[in-house]
Amino acid sequence: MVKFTVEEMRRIMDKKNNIGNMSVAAHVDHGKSTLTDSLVAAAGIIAQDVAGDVRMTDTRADEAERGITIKSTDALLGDVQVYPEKGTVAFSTGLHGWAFTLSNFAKMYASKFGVDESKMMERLWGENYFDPSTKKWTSKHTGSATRKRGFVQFCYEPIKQIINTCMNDQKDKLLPMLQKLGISMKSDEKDLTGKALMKRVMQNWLPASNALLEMMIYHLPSPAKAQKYRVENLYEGPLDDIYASSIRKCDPEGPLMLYVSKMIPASDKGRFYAFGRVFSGKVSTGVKRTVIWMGKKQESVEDVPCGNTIAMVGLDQFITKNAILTNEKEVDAYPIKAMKFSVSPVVRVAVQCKVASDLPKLVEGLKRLAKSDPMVLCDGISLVLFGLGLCLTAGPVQDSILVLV
Ligand SMILES: Nc1nc2c(ncn2[C@@H]2O[C@H](COP(=O)(O)OP(=O)(O)OP(=O)(O)O)[C@@H](O)[C@H]2O)c(=O)[nH]1
Ligand SMILES: [Mg+2]
Repeated sequence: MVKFTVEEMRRIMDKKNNIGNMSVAAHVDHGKSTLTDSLVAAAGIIAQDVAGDVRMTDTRADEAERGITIKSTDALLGDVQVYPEKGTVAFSTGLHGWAFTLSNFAKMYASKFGVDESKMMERLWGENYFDPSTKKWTSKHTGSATRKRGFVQFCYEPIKQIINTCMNDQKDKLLPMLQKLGISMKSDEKDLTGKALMKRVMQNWLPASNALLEMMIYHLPSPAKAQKYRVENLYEGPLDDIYASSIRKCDPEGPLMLYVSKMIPASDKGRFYAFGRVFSGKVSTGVKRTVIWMGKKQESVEDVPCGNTIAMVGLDQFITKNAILTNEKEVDAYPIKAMKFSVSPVVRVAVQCKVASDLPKLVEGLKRLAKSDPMVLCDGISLVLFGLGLCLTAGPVQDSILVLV
């Protein structure tokens, strides 16, 4: 059951200080879609017990069949340095749907060691050892040769112990351990055995969605915060005009500034949603329909304020790939800078019409492909060179395709 209504979604879109627009970025086939399932399940869009198997964001039939994502679903927004001891790294198995940040364990141990949570987090990473004889932390490996780093002793080993106890079906030992950790299990869950038991116990103890949401809530800057410093990279015009000021303030009452980053094929054949983000002002349903994406479904909304992503129906004939939208009267607005991609195509596929008279259809199809992906290029000159043969070059590393027509 989806845990929120469209009206609730729309209401929270006004809270520009609480919005977190996030991307999932990783090498091809490294578990992005699987991990994303945990968040989709936490929102109630898919059931918890199938998260990781569904790969809900793989919406296309070819993606589901091949088990790879062909289209990316977002873009990557700053400082890329991360620190486990500050809670900006989560350790996870996306496939089993569990994850933790050091703050999970720091919360558990802070009172035991009589320190605050942030101090405890520092001790749980790097060269920090607990000496049980003196009950003191040291940064040197002293005493017993078997002494382990804080992370190993206080995070890794308890997890390993729980996993081993589940895998060996030692329920008499497991249930008191779970009780001590405050992990509740429904009665049918207690009947599980082996891997299924381990998966459920770990999901109940350290749900991946909690770790991810915690990182987003505490560490991901909201549009209200990020647009203050991002404006200079976002806007091509003078940084003191009304458009720059409104982007900087993420002002819903300011002029509309909307960047369309991609065209997403709609279920009606040949049509596209224009997907983008509102950086200033509000976009509202007028001639065109504005929709928000809720899992696989699109829901119409009256308007969407800045700080949020949006899709629009009915603009596809005017937009090829990217666009900057503003109101008709904002004639002096400069564009938002186009996204840059540093991609080298690595896969090349040659396609050819079986029936020469189908060439216009193929060209039309390629134009649609080019429209739906910011990376696709259609080169008219090559059409002359290749004659009926068309060459597709794909760079799966970046979920992108270059087409030479
Ligand atoms: N062992 C292990 N396998 C995983 C984990 N997460 C995902 N997988 C498996 O890795 C494979 C790829 O997972 P996907 O979620 O499709 O990866 P992706 O990054 O979305 O792939 P593309 O979108 O195609 O780039 C699948 O077979 C998953 O079951 C994990 O945490 N551990
Ligand atoms: Mg994927």
